[in-house]
Amino acid sequence: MKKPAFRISTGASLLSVAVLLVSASGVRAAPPLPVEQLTGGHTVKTAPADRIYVMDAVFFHLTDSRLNQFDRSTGKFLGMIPTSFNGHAQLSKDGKQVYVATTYFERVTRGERTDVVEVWDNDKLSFMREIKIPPKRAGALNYDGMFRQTGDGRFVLVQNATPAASVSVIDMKNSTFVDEITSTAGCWSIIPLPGTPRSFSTICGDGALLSITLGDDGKVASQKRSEPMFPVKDDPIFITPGRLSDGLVFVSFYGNVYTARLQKDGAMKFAPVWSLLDESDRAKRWVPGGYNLLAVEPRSERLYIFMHPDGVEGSHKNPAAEIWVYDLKTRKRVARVPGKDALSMSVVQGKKPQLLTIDGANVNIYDISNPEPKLVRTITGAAESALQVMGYAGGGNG
Ligand code: PNZ
Repeated sequence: MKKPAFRISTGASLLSVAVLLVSASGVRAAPPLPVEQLTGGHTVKTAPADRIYVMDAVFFHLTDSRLNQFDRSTGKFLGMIPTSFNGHAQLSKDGKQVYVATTYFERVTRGERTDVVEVWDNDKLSFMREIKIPPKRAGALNYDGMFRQTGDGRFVLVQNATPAASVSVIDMKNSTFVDEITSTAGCWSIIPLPGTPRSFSTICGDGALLSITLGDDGKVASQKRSEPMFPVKDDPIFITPGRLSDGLVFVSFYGNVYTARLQKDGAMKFAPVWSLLDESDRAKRWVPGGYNLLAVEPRSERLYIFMHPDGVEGSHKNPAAEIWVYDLKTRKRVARVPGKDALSMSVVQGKKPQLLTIDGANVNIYDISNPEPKLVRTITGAAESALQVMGYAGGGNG
């Protein structure tokens, strides 16, 4: 028997070994194939808007988080961006770049801490540059409000917690850290205000919204604190907002809906509070639950929210038994569909709006052109343990 030569020259791939083995068994050897060319990153041909982005915290080994990307119409895995320790990610307004907020410790799990905002090329999935920020970013799960950007995309905003709460402002045009806003002490989560280039709100410990407008230099130009919007002890709200074209919708642990509309003078006007629940819902103790647990499709003004029955104190992060849909104009429930144990969602705007949900691992994609969400695709194993799934809607993902 002719023995194959197992000496592998530099650059030979495993494939060559396979070819040699085949020839050893007497089958005619295939012509040698070219060794894979490394190009310094993938080239993803699917347009940014046609992808789904899954921020995988890989909760059981958080030092290794990554942003997984999938083709929205086939569910095919396209590639990933490494986001290091408990990374947070968002797209630039034009979708061409991915911004990552993350933390590096000198020795991975110890040593000097460096926090950065990184810019990644969203087509090559390759690193472009980084901006050092104060090593104070919140060690939080991937709630949307931990890492946002202004409506015009000029400034990126990072929620800090030392545990004193502050907000870092990063200028993405000049690639510089601008400022740490400390007037947000006692307030939590960054909510860019719809229809504004440079304003965001944050939810304060007394139930008020603090709204801040940045100037061209990224520094605080003005700020306004509202009257308390909700009674903090009696009816705490989820920090996840639904975004209207001119305002925000919040829901409390007990299923009450708080609507804040932004006035021309920058003030917030609160609509009367209403409840998602009717008497029979209350009898079965239906309550909202999850992480990024609700979303509004602003064109239809429909609210999507994860709900579960038999709610108790502490069940506010339970998975969804159902997704309930409300028409915010009539304040009526217009649909309810199985929740598939989802924990987070987001809405992708556009001509054919979609609802994306994730249960930690699996993504469900729903067509939401009609009041009742229609499941169109499931991507199984989209993450190890992820609490954030995103699309891209031409900069509308504030
Ligand atoms: C998941 C990750 C972390 C936590 C809950 C759920 N409470 C932390 N998950 O499903 O990926």
